[in-house]
Amino acid sequence: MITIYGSPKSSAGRCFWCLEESGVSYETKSIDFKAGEHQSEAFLKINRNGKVPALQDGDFTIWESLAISNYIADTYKPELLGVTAQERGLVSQWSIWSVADLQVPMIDAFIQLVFVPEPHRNTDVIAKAFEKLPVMLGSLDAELEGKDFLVADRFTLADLNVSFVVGICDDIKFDLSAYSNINQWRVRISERKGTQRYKALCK
Ligand SMILES: N[C@@H](CCC(=O)N[C@@H](CS)C(=O)NCC(=O)O)C(=O)O
Repeated sequence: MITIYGSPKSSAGRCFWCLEESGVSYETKSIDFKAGEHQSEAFLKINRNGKVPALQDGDFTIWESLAISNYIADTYKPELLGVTAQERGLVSQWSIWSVADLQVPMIDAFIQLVFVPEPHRNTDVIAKAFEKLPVMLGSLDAELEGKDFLVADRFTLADLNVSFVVGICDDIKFDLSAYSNINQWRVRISERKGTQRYKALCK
């Protein structure tokens, strides 16, 4: 049995989505941060860093959301990783870009706009984050010109991972109306059964 630790509404979301796309059955264990469960002896045996997501598949344990999704895809739905070395390279390229570059200003803005009460918000942090996003979103929009999906014209983990991060724009109310290719790609992705099953978990 697969057990995923974390909530679909956190960075674990990309793993829940990948599980839904893979069609594999799993159980969920949420971790109560307020109660310090992430630092409990039992959980530190699963992830010594005390962070979610983490996943157990039988005797095997893995943490770090991109690595977890890669493992799920590799084991249960390998085509999500791409079917040639070049496709797998590009899926990896976009997935790493989504967390190493795109996600950084998104999370800076998210922390301020979602977690910090309005009177205490750092408006400089928000402004800097919003300044950085157009270059990256412009580059993504240009990449999607004339394409249905990022790699091989087929839905892969590149689309899942990048659109998962682009979705933060909804939370931080970053206007995406100038990016028509991104918007059409997001609609295409939203029509997938796996996406809809994942979204239902977040309600
Ligand atoms: N790079 C990690 C980030 C994991 C992470 O920071 N998880 C947060 C929840 S979204 C957490 O567990 N925080 C607890 C803590 O930092 O003590 C991943 O993508 O898996």
